[in-house]
Amino acid sequence: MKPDLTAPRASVSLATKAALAWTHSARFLTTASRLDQLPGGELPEIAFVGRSNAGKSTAINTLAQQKRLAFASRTPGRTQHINLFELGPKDAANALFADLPGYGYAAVERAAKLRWQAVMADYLALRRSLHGVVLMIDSRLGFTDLDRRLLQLLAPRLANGEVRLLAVLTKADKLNKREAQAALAAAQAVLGEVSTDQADIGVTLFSALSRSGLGDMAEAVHGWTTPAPAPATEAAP
Ligand SMILES: Nc1nc2c(ncn2[C@@H]2O[C@H](COP(=O)(O)OP(=O)(O)OP(=O)(O)O)[C@@H](O)[C@H]2O)c(=O)[nH]1
Ligand SMILES: [Mg+2]
Repeated sequence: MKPDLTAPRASVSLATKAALAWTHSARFLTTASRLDQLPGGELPEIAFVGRSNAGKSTAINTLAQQKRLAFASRTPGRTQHINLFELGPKDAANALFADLPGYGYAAVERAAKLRWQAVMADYLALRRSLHGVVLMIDSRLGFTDLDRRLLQLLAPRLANGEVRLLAVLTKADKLNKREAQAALAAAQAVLGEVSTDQADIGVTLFSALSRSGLGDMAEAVHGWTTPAPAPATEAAP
């Protein structure tokens, strides 16, 4: 029998469900204001980075399905430390999320700004357990100079496949369909500049309000830390 292509697809796939169940397990681990305060360990770490106010903390809360796991705020520059969250079974954590301080907030004193840029640069270049980066971009603003600088910092580790990247265009609920498509195309063009054969780079629209893009984001980060299942042996029709 031919498959019925008109049948509605299940709204949430099994892979999405498994990924969301995993992100739901996120719990606070520790906070650090310097790199040498971060735990050593081998657990794969996924960093959430982006301009201040881009929606990093909100996205982590949405993934975790917890209102105030990562503090989210109307006041830009709120996250001043690296906050780490643990994921997976309680007695056998299998990954970490790192909520990094946002950059580009104008009112931060210059010295503090430079200090944080240095911490950020070191983190992205040197953190050995860094497995993937979720780069949050306000979909209405697109990539700014600082976002492009961050991409350049990351480019060597993207190029050799050591670190994966997902650009998340946040606050998609504020765009109409045409604007959303334009934001996506613009982001793809920027990402194309750092893309190589070995690089694992994706992009998705996301809204914490409507939860659109949530499944895609969860699946991407889950896939980074979970070995792919063996390929299906079923013969193609
Ligand atoms: N409409 C809308 N607002 C959002 C969305 N995500 C975040 N916001 C709002 O944007 C503001 C900033 O969000 P945060 O999650 O605190 O941003 P952040 O990137 O963690 O900011 P810093 O900690 O300063 O780096 C808050 O007022 C959020 O409610 C979204 O998907 N849609
Ligand atoms: Mg924050």
